[in-house]
Amino acid sequence: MVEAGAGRTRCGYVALIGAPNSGKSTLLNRLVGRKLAIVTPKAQTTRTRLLGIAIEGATQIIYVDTPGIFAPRRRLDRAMVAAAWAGAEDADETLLLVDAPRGFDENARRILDRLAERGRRSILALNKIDRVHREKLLVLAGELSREGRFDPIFMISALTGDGVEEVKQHLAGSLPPGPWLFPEDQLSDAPERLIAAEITREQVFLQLHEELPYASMVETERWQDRPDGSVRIEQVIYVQRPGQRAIVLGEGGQRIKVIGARARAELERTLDRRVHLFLFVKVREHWAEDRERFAALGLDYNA
Ligand SMILES: Nc1nc2c(ncn2[C@@H]2O[C@H](COP(=O)(O)OP(=O)(O)OP(=O)(O)O)[C@@H](O)[C@H]2O)c(=O)[nH]1
Ligand SMILES: [Mg+2]
Repeated sequence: MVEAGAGRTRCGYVALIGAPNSGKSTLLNRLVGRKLAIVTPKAQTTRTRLLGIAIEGATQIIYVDTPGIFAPRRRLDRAMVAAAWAGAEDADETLLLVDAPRGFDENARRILDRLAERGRRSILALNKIDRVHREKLLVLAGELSREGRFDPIFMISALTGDGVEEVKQHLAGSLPPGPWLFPEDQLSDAPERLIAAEITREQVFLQLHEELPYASMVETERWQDRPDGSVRIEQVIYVQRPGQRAIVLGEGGQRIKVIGARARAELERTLDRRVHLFLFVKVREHWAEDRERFAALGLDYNA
């Protein structure tokens, strides 16, 4: 056991950045060993920064999951991308994830150019190696290594955990000496109410399609601890049009029922207690232009 604050400890922030869908949240969960961030097959799942805190030997590593970086159009998109860059700029190290099967695409290029502009080096992780042929992987690694901005380069699968231990070991040795910034048993900075809203949003992303996931947001409105140890949670799913509300509800309320049942099961796993979940679907046409909603997400309205 190493005493926090003792001369031998190290501590620092590591921002996980990359194009949407490159696997940042999957990697965060894997690095921390617990599901903190939601993960879906759809791009732009993550909307805000989220800390995942882990201890590796004498080092406290504070991982920062960030929204994917892409060319933003909507106000919400701009705020998401700004949050990602703020995460990168505040961190001691940045770890750029590249989706290896997809290769070095336009989004990855944009990120690399901006890192270069700021004179920043980055750790590179070629992710999803479980889905790419070795020759293709080596060509991609060669191409990216010639950019001269990455050191070191890892090849990983956030999904299977392949190669992830090496990343941890590298970070444990390279973050700056200093006292730990968080209590030893703290895993994240996210309040439970926010994690609970994210778990429901994960189901919205998994079970609804086309524009609906992007037109929706979830807020926890009430949280009531019950004497029997269970918790009663009321959440609102905001959508932008009455037609969208009808789709979220589904015929005879079937779809909201499934969303609620799956979110509740996941909440019980995460919170490790019985959960009574009540979901309401409200139309708020301009939620994505609404200052209050941005504040709830911790996003900069004027980004
Ligand atoms: N096969 C494979 N799939 C992966 C791997 N890592 C992530 N995925 C999948 O890729 C998809 C996107 O993963 P996320 O972790 O949500 O990606 P993200 O970078 O956080 O995405 P955004 O939050 O939208 O920017 C999910 O379906 C994951 O299961 C991997 O190593 N191998
Ligand atoms: Mg994510």
